Amino acid sequence: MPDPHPITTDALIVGAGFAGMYMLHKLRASGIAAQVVEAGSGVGGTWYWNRYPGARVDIQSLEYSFGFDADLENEWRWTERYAPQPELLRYADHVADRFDLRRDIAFDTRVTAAHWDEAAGRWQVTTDTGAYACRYLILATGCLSIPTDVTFPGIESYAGALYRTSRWPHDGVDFSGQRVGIIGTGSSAIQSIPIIAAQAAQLTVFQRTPNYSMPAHNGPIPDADFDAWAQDPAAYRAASRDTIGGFQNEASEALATLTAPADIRAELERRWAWGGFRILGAFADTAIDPAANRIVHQFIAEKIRAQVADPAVADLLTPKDHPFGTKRPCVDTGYYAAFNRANVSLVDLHAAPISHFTPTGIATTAQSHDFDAIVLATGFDAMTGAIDRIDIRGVGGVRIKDCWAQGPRTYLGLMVAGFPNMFTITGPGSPSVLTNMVNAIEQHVEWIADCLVALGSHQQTRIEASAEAESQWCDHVRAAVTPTMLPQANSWYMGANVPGKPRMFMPYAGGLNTYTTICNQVAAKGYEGFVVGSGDMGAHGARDFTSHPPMPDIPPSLLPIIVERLTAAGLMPA
Ligand code: NA7
Repeated sequence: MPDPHPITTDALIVGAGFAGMYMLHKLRASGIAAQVVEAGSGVGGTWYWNRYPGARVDIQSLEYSFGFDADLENEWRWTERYAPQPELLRYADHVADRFDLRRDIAFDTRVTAAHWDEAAGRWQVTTDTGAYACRYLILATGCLSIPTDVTFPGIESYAGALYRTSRWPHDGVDFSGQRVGIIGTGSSAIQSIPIIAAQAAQLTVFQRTPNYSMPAHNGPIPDADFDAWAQDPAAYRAASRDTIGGFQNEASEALATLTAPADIRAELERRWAWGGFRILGAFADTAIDPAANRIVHQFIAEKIRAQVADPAVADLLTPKDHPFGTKRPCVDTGYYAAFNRANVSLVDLHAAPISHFTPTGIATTAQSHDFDAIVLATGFDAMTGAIDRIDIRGVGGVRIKDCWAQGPRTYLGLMVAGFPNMFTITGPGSPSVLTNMVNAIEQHVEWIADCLVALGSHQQTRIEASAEAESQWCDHVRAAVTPTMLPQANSWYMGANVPGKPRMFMPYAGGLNTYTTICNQVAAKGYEGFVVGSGDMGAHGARDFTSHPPMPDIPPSLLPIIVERLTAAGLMPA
């Protein structure tokens, strides 16, 4: 029974992370009344929740920050190349204060349901504190905001302290003198392990799959980068956005397989010394050609061996089951060196999986381990988790969960057919997690705001993705990733870390630059592929993405591989 007295607003934004904050600011500036609801007690999203020791961004802060307001940009100074979580949270708070956002944010409020009311042309939204009615529903719910439901037999019997990296206590945790176990070796674990190791009496790392990690070489922002930014911040931002990954990476068009070994070594060493994700841009064939990928893999394996004193431990820490870059690589500060400490040990869960928790710790099939504290760094129900957990029903009461039973379907990662006036910021089918999230967020927020303004100026109040455009976009998303090796890993990109979740590569791998061009073209053609109200905003209809998936920045020598893989997948005529 809907609440007879809901709070009404033009747009309801779910989430007050970077996406929700900028969406609110942008809509206000566009004269559209908006309200945000946020489950946490403060702004910042990812940076509000993930307070584990060592948490920091893995894209340089000069680029992982808002570029939409020149004054904001000029008044904020990052203290390090890769800002730590407390500084990122201070930045989010600063943005909220500077633009007076809090007055339109309801904190400690979780959306539980959103039902489209066709007769009223509104979303009826239920939260755990009250109800809202809005014309537009904008999901700024984050791609990595809902932890997986990972559990282990007997976990409830464990009497020690149990922590999740993604729900870390706000007062911090002091592990001094404690025996600590940590499950997982993804980014969260890789960042926290060196810090916990330095504090705890003993740290035992339970590893199922080793990851690739590159050194951050964190410190002051390099002069060259700072100067490049300071000279013309707007141009610097524009250059970041005009890349596949949404950050400057010196992306090369050279092919590893056609480069002399000495030149490969020099290039990889140079990028390794620079740090972070720069190595991803070293060669254009790494994500596509297994031979090229192997070259980078061997270089990183050698670097792991050079950092870890015990060759057996180094071997265990070296990825073997997935090509480089097919799971999101990690950026660390002292991760591999932590295993040289006398108080750190590694448990290989491939050799002996966890069988259960005991009242005093963790039992693998080989051995029992006692701990004062256990940390779960076990990851997220990525990209769809936060949307799935809301009872969203569109036209005719159809549930989004049912529409997405075989995997998420969207048009441009922005809208879903059958769910009018509902937008997803960095939704599945958009570049999102494959890119610098802040640039991806700014692009989506600006596109959505422009769309709502265009609707208003054409006296329209309803927009919906056509089923045909959605279908074509899904094919295009598949075509963009098919030539690459990205689907080969059991990654959260594939939904593979959640039992029962459909296996499908969820983000759009065609690059933020290409994607932005497509979105702009769609808008310029009167929101092509969207069905708009009773009239139209220019030409509209379905778009044909399938015949020529745009693939810029690809050296011609790679085209035969790409064509072969697309043809084999039935995505290109033979
Ligand atoms: P990730 O990258 O998903 O890592 C989760 C880790 O936890 C990973 O090593 C998993 O091993 C491990 N895991 C998950 N479930 C289990 C069970 N049941 N038993 C043992 N080990 C398990 O999450 P993060 O939070 O580290 O990082 C997420 C993103 O945030 C990251 O990519 C950055 O973009 C920022 P698996 O690999 O599944 O074998």
